[in-house]
Amino acid sequence: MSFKRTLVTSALPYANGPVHIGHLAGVYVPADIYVRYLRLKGEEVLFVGGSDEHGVPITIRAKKEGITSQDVVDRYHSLIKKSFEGFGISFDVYSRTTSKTHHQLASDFFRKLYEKGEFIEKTSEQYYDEEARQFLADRYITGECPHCHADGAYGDQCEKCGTSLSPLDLINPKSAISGSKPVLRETKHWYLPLDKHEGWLREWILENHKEWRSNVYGQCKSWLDLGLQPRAVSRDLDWGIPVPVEGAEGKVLYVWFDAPIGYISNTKELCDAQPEKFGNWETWWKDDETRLIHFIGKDNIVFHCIVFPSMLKADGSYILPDNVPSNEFLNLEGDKISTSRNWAVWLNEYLVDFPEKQDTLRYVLTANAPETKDNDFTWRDFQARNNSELVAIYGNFINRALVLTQKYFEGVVPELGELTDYDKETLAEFADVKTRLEQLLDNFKFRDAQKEAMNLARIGNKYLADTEPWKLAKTDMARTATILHIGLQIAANLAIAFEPFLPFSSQKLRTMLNLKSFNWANLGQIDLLTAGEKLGTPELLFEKIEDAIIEAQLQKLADTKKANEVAEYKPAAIKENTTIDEFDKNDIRVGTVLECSRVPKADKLLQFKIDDGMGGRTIVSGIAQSYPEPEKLVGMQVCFIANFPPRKLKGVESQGMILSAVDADGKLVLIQPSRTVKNGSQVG
Ligand code: B3M
Ligand code: ZN
Repeated sequence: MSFKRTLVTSALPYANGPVHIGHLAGVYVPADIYVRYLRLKGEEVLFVGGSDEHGVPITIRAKKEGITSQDVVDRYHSLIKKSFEGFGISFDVYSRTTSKTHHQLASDFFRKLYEKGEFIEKTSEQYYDEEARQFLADRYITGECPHCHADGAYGDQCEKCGTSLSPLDLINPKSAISGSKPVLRETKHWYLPLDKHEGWLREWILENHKEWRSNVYGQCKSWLDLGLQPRAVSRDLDWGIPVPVEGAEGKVLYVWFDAPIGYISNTKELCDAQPEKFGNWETWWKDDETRLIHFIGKDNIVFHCIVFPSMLKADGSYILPDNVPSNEFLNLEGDKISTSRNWAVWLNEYLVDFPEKQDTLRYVLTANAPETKDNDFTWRDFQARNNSELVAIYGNFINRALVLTQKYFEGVVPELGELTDYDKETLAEFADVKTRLEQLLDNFKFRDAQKEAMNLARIGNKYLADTEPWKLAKTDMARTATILHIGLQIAANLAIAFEPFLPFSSQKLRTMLNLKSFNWANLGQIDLLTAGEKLGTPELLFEKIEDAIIEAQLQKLADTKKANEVAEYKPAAIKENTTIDEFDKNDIRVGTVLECSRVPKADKLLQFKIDDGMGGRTIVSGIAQSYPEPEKLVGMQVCFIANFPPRKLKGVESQGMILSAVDADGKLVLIQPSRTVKNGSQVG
């Protein structure tokens, strides 16, 4: 199938908080790279974004702050929009799901499916808050998670273990509005019978889209293999798009029903406003020659690969996505990014702390993109990549080429003379950068693609370092001219190659080079600049980031962590009274760790060899997740219960139990004597 145009969408962030580096790394930077690449190639492309302004969390936030839901979304929509602009995310449209166009379109969408008989109606029992006199949708209800038993799990998901839940799964449910114990009451809702769509979905994804990223394909496969169930597409709530059928008072469309329709509404809004420029919205959504690509994070896979396609198919007039490049999650300094715990680098704050350094963050997030597995952002890595890659390689090369041209040729592109073998080798090396980049970008491998672009900078940097034009200038001006001519051509190529990744720097470089023609087809050519042309004024492309700047960011995070620990830590209740005699029955001893390793096929267990002063013993302990580097425990003294009967754990006999305490963050910490004692000493 050949395509004429590409419609790129990126997930609509909830307008109930600012956006952070996880959003940028997971969705917006990759989508932007892809779109910029297609535009540079001269392809017809539309990039659609917007804010998701419905759903329960927004109403909860409004209640907490004593403002309206509309106030909440107004505040965050503009903050989010500004942050994206700040990072050069080049949307053609960034609108919102509270727009009139969207309300109309989503309402019509539902109505059409309703009239076609694509929904089933079901009455079921749902939780109702008698004090607040309302039904409790999704996040209005909290309780204990039936899987990990964490407190405060939501009616739709446990944030601790990530399991999707339904309100009825929660143990000891509580209303998030009044705190009261909810009761069950009957209510009617509309369901999309996903089970009816299973057949074609299986074939469409599992047979025809084997090329999708393995994380996406795998998640779809496991959903399909489990068997799909009808999904409710309405909620009892007063914030959202009213269900447009009779007898639906007090009910709105479920946020996950209306949000993806937002992609369509936002396209329509843009096209209706500028039809001469963007054409008819239906061409983008209903023409077989349009290729639809959704950029999303991994928690949105099922909605974009199964639910939304089923909605589109049920309507019957829409195209389906051709690919859904989804990223895994980005962690921050080893911990899960969390809005409620303020564990994030907020984009609006970054733009204040690092004005002019948008490209550095774009670069680092792509270099560490969580394309196939979760990845970690650390400030040290951010600094290192800035200083030793952007500054030391790319920036250094550009600076040398431009400053030397300024110095020896008054800023005019010098003549190309005869090429040496080394020149030819260098040029040959960068001749196929374009093909390699295309292959990677066409397959959504942005991380490797950026490496390839950086490799071009390395080639340039090495070329100048090896040929040393600053020395040659004393003896051979013609040769110096040739070298700098080649250097400048490589620089011009870099401006193109990096444009999708580092648009701000490319623009700057383009101005410094006075580069007029600028498109993807030029990449790999060495006549982008003509001898005799005057260049612009050289400036530093990137600047070094000093330690103090990074330390300030780390301090900010350390402060957050402390504040969270203090706020969240609740010591467990004291157990029933006991006696010294009871306690004395436990024989607690001190021993030194001789060996420590993981127990194969058990991700929680560590196997200790302990010098217990009595010939040694083996103890298996469930603390592997708190000590990812078990070998580092060797030599440490620990306390253990020595008189438990031996028992087998995963095939290893354990002769006792090692004592540990639970830290505020849930990690287990081994208990050790405050100074070394003899192995075998009794604790009491
Ligand atoms: N707002 C969830 C999220 O931000 C949701 C995405 C909607 S995409 C149509 O992760
Ligand atoms: Zn859980």
